[in-house]
Amino acid sequence: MSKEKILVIGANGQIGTALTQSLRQKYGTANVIASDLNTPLRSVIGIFEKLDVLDIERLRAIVLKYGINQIYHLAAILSAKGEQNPRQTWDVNMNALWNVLEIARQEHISKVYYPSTIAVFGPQTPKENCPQFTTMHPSTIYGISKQAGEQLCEYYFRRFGLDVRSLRYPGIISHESLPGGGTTDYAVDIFYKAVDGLAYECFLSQNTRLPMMYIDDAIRATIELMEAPKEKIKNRYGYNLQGVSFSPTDLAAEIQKQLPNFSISYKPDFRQAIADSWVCSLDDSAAKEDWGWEAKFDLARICTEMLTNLQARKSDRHNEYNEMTFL
Ligand code: NAD
Ligand code: AKB
Repeated sequence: MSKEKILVIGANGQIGTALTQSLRQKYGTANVIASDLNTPLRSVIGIFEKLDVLDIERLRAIVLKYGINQIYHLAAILSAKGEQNPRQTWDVNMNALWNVLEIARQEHISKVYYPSTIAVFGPQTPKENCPQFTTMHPSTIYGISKQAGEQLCEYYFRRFGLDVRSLRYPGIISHESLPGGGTTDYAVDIFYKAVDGLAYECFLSQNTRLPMMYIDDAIRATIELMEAPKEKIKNRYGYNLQGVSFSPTDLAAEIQKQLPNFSISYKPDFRQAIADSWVCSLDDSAAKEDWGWEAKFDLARICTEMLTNLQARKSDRHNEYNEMTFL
């Protein structure tokens, strides 16, 4: 019987949907409480609580009600959406984190997970094999808030001994849950078009190479980091995480190996400047050395997984896709 009682905040999102499922398989459905602003679109077995994490007393009430001892705090506004309302993005990304860390400190939560991102890097950062510790200077409000969030997590660890752990995710590619307004969303959208036999117009230019990762790798990394013995966690900012780096052209070529009639065109919009400010690949040797991280999905395997799964779910995924919030 698991002793863990886990709260996932932002559980309806692209990562939260998959992470909640995996945590429930591992720790038992009743031990993982999902929460988000609204009830999930698809009904899922397990406890769900409505929570605006900006409401600190509601957060405390949920923590006390279930005897929560671990929090995975995923709620955030991502890079592209963030530029549409910088003030709100700062409020959600920073004040929510502050609430989570404060409740964790006050209510003696044993572990907190905070997802960071490649958006913490900026135009002055080395583009290839980006080091763990380097010049950052992010240029989006999302990146600025996430970098400040990393600092706040490290502060809570150093000042209060809170066991808070973090990863810098690349762009995440998934088929079960949809992305929520990022710059890397094209690498999911493209598969929906390809499977439906449609051409894809990409909002990034053809050679924009970015770090990406398949959802299974991202979820495994998250759980491995959270389960690693405390003495192995030597970095309380975010660990760099490298999966696979590719451009829209590389991705289209890989899809064409399986769907030769698929075609892509390019019409870069404001997201191009965001992508240009990010790095192309990361040095994740610290994650490998400290807690044994290793990516498993290369580009070919990601394409096969995405195309096969989206084909198989063609009828039910159409409803979701129509509700999708690609910008
Ligand atoms: P998402 O946009 O798909 O989901 C975020 C969820 O948070 C949504 O369901 C939303 O309703 C919820 N939320 C927003 N404001 C809230 C609030 N005030 N209270 C409670 N819930 C709220 O995001 P995602 O892609 O699942 O990302 C999860 C985390 O991972 C984020 O912190 C993001 O910065 C980070 N991340 C994601 C990626 C990626 O490619 N998906 C890459 C790097 C980092
Ligand atoms: C985004 O594009 O904003 C996210 C991220 C890399 O953090 N996918």
